[in-house]
Amino acid sequence: MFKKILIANRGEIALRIQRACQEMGIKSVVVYSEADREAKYVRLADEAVCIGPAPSAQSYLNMPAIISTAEVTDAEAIHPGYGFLSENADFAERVEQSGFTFIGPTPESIRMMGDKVSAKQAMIKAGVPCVPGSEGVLPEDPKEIIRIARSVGYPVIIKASGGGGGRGMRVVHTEAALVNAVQMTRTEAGAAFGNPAVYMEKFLENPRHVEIQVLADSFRNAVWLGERDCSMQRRNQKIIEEAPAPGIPRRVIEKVGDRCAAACKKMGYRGAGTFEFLYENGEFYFIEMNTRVQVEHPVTELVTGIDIVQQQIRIAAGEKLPFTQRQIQLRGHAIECRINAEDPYKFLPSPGRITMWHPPGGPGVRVDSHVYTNYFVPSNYDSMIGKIIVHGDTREQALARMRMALNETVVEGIKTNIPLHRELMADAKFIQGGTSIHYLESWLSHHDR
Ligand code: MV4
Repeated sequence: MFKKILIANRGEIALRIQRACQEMGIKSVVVYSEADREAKYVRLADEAVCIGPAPSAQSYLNMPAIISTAEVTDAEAIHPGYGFLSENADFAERVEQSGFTFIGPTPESIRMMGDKVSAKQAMIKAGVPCVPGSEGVLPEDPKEIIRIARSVGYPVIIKASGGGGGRGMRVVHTEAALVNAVQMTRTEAGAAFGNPAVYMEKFLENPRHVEIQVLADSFRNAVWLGERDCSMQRRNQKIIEEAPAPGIPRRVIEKVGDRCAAACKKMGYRGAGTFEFLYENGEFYFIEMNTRVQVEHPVTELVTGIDIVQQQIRIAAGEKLPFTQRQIQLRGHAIECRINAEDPYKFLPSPGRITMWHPPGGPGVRVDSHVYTNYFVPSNYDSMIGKIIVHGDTREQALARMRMALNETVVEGIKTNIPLHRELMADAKFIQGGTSIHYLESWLSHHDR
């Protein structure tokens, strides 16, 4: 096992990774920006090195600064967390070329999944169900594009191969708008991602976003750890996640989960990963794969009892998965609310000093947060200041625990989205379960504040 790991991230995930290291007897090195000098995990780290000013481009995205910090501190491995450099194949490659272990998949896997067309082709080959659409990149010939759209059927969605996470997409409802939309998406994709390649899919009008967590080791062992429903989102920012996904028959999920694990084995995938699906009318359709630990990983940890971050570290150190698929049991129900420093209805960021922080507690309540009373929320980064995650025997119990947890929480000095979460936990449709990816935006448009 590693003796020392460098954490190339900030905020709650830096603290989460540090806790995993501590539990395993591994020393942690953190890199931080000038804006994060006062952070809790910086003080708790065995070593902390300031790598630059507040803007991410000069600190958390500064590859030479991070790699040379690993060199001077004798760290053996680098954990990238989520965001920042976590899905940058060039970074993973440079980490390995510098003699360190990248805690994550191989650069080849990251690169393959970063290109959405090659990811989808790999999934089709591995038997993972995908959204019907173009076979690969759209050709130049407008006649060919029109022919493909006719066979897929309108509405279609044009997506940038270099995009993902909702960037570089355009919905097309009619043949009259098609060729122009393809051209515009190509131009934008070339400018935004340096890759003008686009592909086409049938546009699913009212799906849910359900994802499958996987873990795979370096010996072609792979398991799936159940699913998460992440449909409660606004502008591609998830705010509530839960496991299991309400109302989906177990046999349907087991079939797709087994396909995901089989795909990992076939591709030689290593590390933690998430297969993102759209779920509509009883069917799963693959859209993208994430090659990092995700913000919402705790809901899976609570229903499986498996520490995903520890497993990432063990896999990177060359250990075999300590369980088989049969040994993985899902127990109860977990819900996560992301707490953001923002206006709960206008969604404007609300950085500044937290004059009072009182986190919730009690049975089945977990808080992953790096903040404390007198902590200053910098304006340079994502507005998420923590996550409240609850577990119960049933969804009803988890909901009751989340309502209590949200009521107990005190955050003063900045605005947070806790009032929105409290309303959603009392919303009849959410309580019923199974709302689509459009539910929150529609709810907000009918609930003027
Ligand atoms: C889609 C879709 C409907 N049909 N693909 C947006 C994020 C990116 N991961 C893929 N996205 C979508 N792809 C087809 N064929 C609708 C979305 C989508 C979405 C997906 C998941 C979560 C939130 C979303 C919000 C808007 C659109």
